[in-house]
Amino acid sequence: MVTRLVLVLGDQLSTDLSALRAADRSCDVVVMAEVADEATYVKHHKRKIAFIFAAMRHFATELEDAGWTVRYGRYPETGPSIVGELLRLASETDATEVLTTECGEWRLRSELEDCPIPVTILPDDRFVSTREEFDNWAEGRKAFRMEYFYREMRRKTGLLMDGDQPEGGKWNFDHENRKPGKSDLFMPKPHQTKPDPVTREVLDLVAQEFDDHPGDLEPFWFATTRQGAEAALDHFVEAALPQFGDYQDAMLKGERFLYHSVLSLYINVGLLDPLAVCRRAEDAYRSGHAPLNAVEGFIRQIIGWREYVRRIYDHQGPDYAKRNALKATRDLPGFYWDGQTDMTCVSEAVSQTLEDAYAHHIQRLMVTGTFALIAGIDPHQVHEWYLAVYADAFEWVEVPNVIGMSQFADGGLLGSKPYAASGAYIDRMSDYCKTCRYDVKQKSGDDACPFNPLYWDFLIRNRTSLEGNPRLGQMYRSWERMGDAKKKAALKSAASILNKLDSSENI
Ligand code: FAD
Ligand code: DLZ
Ligand code: SF4
Repeated sequence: MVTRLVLVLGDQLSTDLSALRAADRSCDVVVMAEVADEATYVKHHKRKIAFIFAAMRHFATELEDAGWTVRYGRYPETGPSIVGELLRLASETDATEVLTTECGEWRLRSELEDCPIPVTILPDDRFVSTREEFDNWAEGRKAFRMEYFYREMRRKTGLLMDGDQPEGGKWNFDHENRKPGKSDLFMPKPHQTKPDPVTREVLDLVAQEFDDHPGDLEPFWFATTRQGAEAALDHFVEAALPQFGDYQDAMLKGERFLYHSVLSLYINVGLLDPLAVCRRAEDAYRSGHAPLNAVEGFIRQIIGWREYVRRIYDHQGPDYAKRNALKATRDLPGFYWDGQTDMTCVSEAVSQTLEDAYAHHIQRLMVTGTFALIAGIDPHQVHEWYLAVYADAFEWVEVPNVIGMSQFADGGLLGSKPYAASGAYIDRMSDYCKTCRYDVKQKSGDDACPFNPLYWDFLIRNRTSLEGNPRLGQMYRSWERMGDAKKKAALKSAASILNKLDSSENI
């Protein structure tokens, strides 16, 4: 029998991975490797590296227990690259062929395609949709909208369907999901796992080898095994799902998780299956444990947004990450790396990100994302920041969310309007403004919330690109109605903030 190498990457930790299904455990050799290139091509958060290495080590044991031969390379004994490891092991085992599942990043895809030994790349079918389905759906459309794609996914999976109609008569219950947070609510914390000896060993390794990477390593509470991830899912369904919908967009100081699931990292590395997660949520609705607005909202994030961004990433190709439709060139402010800003909202979102490698969707979109957008930060730098700091960040999911949804750098392919906003949105959805050094009600001047003047400056700066957008017409009309003195004051305040950013002064 000819031996093949079966490459399993750090975000392919699923026992039913297409490459494993196609391989023969009696003669093929599974290759897994902790390598410098993957751990350092952006400066990943320490906790993200620890999570991935520990989950990889546990998965290798799971495969060995199931009868596979696994050659596992531990950092720093490995060479720098995945392809280098494949070549080394090919010469040791006499393997002449590699089998793998398509990876979630163009960079690594092209390295594998250029590998001197033949690599068979199988589709990653851990998604509900296929590439071909999306391509057919996308053909002839100028812009893509998630909502219509999502309906196709509901029909395909049968999730929350009543025959051929959506459960409850509507596809989307989002209008019920916009309650601001109240600090007297009971907020369940996500499931916390105590590191076992395997994870502990990885934590020591990361502390020693990746000390110059951002973020706190401890306390480390992520699960690193399939059973641990399943316990986190059980806990979410039991304790948080019923209120997931109501408070999905809320933000509260010191409450970093609210009713969010904190499951993306487990789903993205393959410890949880996205469809199985959705079926669990649907069962919670059918058994009366969770209301429809919560369950529909949760399922939409997974078979809607998650599927949609994966397909946009594949459909748009490697250049999507480089797009910069609004030609934004400012450097990412230093406070994205240390949280040292007087803006309470940004400081809260960044600090918790550095602590936990986690922030929930509205913090990512409407705080750090909106600030970068209206301050005109180079989207590529914004993209590299998001890719580095979140435990769930892999290019296929991060790039469409950042370049498309958050920074409008794709010119409106993914979303119909930029997520630009003044401080009023954050004030409505959070309690951050109450303790902020800035005044959210002031539109200009030294004490004005920076989001207020920057919002107008953004619209004026990008007038040529954005004025024709029907969803922004109202805002341009409001600007025209504003008195000259107010306009001048807002633009002057914005210029002063931008000057401070350019000279690395704190704001
Ligand atoms: P919940 O709020 O509990 O949502 C449930 C699940 O839905 C998530 O676990 C996730 O699997 C899925 N989901 C929700 N929204 C999205 C979305 N927009 N795209 C894809 N899946 C989604 N998500 C990542 O997984 N990796 C990223 O690198 C990433 N970067 C982002 C960057 C920006 C600027 C924005 C605005 C969003 C980003 N997201 C990313 C999407 C979303 O913010 C996270 O999936 C979510 O915050 C993860 O936390 P959770 O598991 O508690 O999610
Ligand atoms: C993110 C990551 C890190 C930090 N380290 C490794 C690693 O050492 N070995 C590995 O196989 N995968 C790692 N990964 C995940 C890969 O970067 C990921 O598979 C690609 O980006 C494709 O999504
Ligand atoms: Fe953020 Fe402005 Fe509110 Fe301060 S006042 S927390 S900067 S929105």
